[in-house]
Amino acid sequence: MHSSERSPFPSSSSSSSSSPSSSSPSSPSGDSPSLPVGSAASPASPAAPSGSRAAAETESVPPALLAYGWSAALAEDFAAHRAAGLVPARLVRVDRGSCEAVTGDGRVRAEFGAEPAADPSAAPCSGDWAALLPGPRPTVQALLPRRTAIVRASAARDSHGQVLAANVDTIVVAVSLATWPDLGRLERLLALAWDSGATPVVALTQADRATDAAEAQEAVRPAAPGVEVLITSAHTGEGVPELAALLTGTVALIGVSGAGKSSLGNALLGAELLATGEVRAGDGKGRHTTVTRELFPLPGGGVLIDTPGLRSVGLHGTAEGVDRVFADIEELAAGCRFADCGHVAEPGCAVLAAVESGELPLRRLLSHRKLSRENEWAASRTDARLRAERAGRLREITRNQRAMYRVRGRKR
Ligand SMILES: Nc1nc2c(ncn2[C@@H]2O[C@H](COP(=O)(O)OP(=O)(O)OP(=O)(O)O)[C@@H](O)[C@H]2O)c(=O)[nH]1
Ligand SMILES: [Mg+2]
Repeated sequence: MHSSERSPFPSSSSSSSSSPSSSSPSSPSGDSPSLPVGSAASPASPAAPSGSRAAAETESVPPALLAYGWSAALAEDFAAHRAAGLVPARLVRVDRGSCEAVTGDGRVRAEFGAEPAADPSAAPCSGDWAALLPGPRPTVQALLPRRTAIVRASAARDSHGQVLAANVDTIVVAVSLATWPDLGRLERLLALAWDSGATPVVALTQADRATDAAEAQEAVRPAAPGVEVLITSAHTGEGVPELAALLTGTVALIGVSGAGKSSLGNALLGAELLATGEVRAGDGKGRHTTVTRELFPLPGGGVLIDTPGLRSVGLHGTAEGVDRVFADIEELAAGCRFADCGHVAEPGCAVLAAVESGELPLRRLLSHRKLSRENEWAASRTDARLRAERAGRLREITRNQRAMYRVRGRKR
């Protein structure tokens, strides 16, 4: 965010706007530890004592943490950890078994104080706020509740999600104009972005390579209702200040490999801090140059997370993300004769009528169906896992009770 009038990070009240219920982070390695992590609704850390917000606000905060987005709301979440002698830190990069973290005293390498997690989404990831045990071997003891998290279905296609970045405020979905934009893929990325709780922006990249950037922008707009769609070029600088003015807080760049995320990131950072790579000559696909997710402070305030190119984007969210991407269909659906209309062949279906009249592209209706089905499937997998976990816990309780009664029986 380069606009001088606005604060680089949302105020404490707005920063806690969203609560991705299933969210927690992960590293793709799957061997990251599980740390106590709270949800925004029910923080794992004990409730802060009353008046702690006032105390937190008056407390002097090191500029290093402020630059990474420390807020009064986070200070409140952290109060119990502070009482335990821990210090706050933001995880700027997560590696196998350790991470880079920014603390009030600067950047440190920290280890994790827990065993590897069975659920990869319970593991620390870039963007997490953590409670760190300071000392010669700093250790991450707990994660603060996440405000937002970008979660996709795990590559293993099990019922767990994989968190790409935590506590993100703005997501820049990068789509290259070197070829005609794939609208279905964009809708998928936007559903992922909305589900995270952050606000998406579409950056049409590499405009200097486009045949007709304005025509592509017009084609993209209906696939991104309620989302700003900007034409940009990292090479000529077109649209970069306009994009920078829309960014706020923690900004993540997402998109396929070769979309030009890192090049755009460098343009926003004002320095060549991120590695970029040529695309393949044959099919124009990227070579997965970026392999880590790392936070960099933006010159005008806020921080930027570049991410590796997404090979697959399985949805793992609620229906909310899909509903927002297809807000036009949701609006049309209000005019259907049946409240539970599936928009397949029902009489009085306003959505099918809109397809018939040409108001709604059939492609969009089919894309909506596909993403909705995928989300429902992911939700049913999660439900099945939760049921299995509950059944497991019940078996354990029953076993313990039987053992207890046996002991009591012997005593009688
Ligand atoms: N002409 C032109 N080329 C660009 C622009 N942005 C990026 N490129 C080129 O596109 C290729 C891929 O750019 P990257 O920034 O590495 O793409 P990426 O999305 O970060 O790719 P991964 O890290 O693999 O996910 C590089 O050769 C860049 O020089 C642009 O605005 N104009
Ligand atoms: Mg890159």
